[in-house]
Amino acid sequence: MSPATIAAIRGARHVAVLTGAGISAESGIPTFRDALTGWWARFRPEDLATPEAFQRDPDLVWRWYRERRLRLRDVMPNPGHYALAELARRVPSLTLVTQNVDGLHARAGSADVIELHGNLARVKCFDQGHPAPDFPDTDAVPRCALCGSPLRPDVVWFGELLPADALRRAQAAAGDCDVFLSVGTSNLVEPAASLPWIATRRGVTVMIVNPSATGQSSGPNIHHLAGPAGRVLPELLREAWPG
Ligand code: BJW
Repeated sequence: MSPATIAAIRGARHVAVLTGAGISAESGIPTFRDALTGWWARFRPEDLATPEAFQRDPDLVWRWYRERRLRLRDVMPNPGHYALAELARRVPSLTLVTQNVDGLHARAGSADVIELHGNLARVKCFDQGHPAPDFPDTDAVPRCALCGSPLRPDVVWFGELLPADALRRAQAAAGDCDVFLSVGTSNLVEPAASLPWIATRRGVTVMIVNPSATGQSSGPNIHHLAGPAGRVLPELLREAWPG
């Protein structure tokens, strides 16, 4: 790891972190777009992650999310998640923003995680957005106890607005940080993909943790820390704070 990278993280006042599916890959959760292993290798996003797909075939979409929700019971946070929780204790201020819906950051001990795309564990109704904390976990789509509309996962699908407060806080962090850490995201899906740009335009240090350089930007203040997050993030901590 370069001395400039180490110096930047050690001297940071406010670190903003954006994570994507890649940080949970080493926990055994498939990413969205990696060939062969990704969810999209089995299904096209427009078949599953849109309101139109749900209206067309609610049982199919419900089952896909149910399978993913059940699988979460068998997975654990990995050293990448734990390293970010530890980093928050090392720097004066850290804002953790995630596109993931798996809840693994919170399980690793990160507090106040900003979830841009919702959370797989939560369910709400399709028509009114009524929360359904005690939904029956059936194979066929259950109905809202209040209005009878079908229940759906409380996640953000294509064409839907992100939770306004979460997005505002994420953009504010990108506009205020002095180090921006982008971990395990292909940077394809807006508006999350624009967050690193807010930081880059301000000339602050941007670190990209990803085994692949595909789709990632380069520039004088962009440091690519190539490798899996579960190895690179603990290494970054060890080198910045030896012992
Ligand atoms: C590792 C690793 C390891 C592997 N360690 N790394 C502007 C221009 C064009 C289009 C738009 C635009 N603004 C909005 C849009 C439309 C759309 C969009 O962005 N489309 C693009 C595809 C072009 N955006 C939206 O619709 C958003 N809403 C919105 O903007 O509302 C206003 C609006 C609407 C319409 C028009 C204009 C404005 C909503 C987006 C919601 C995204 N939802 C999903 C599903 C969530 C629920 C679920 O989980 O099922 O969110 S899609 C999916 O992609 C999921 C993810 O959070 C998201 C991002 O994926 P991510 O995390 O980057 O994963 P991958 O698989 O892509 O990448 C993994 C990476 O990890 C890779 O780089 C690997 O190399 C790496 N990796 N192993 C570290 N061990």
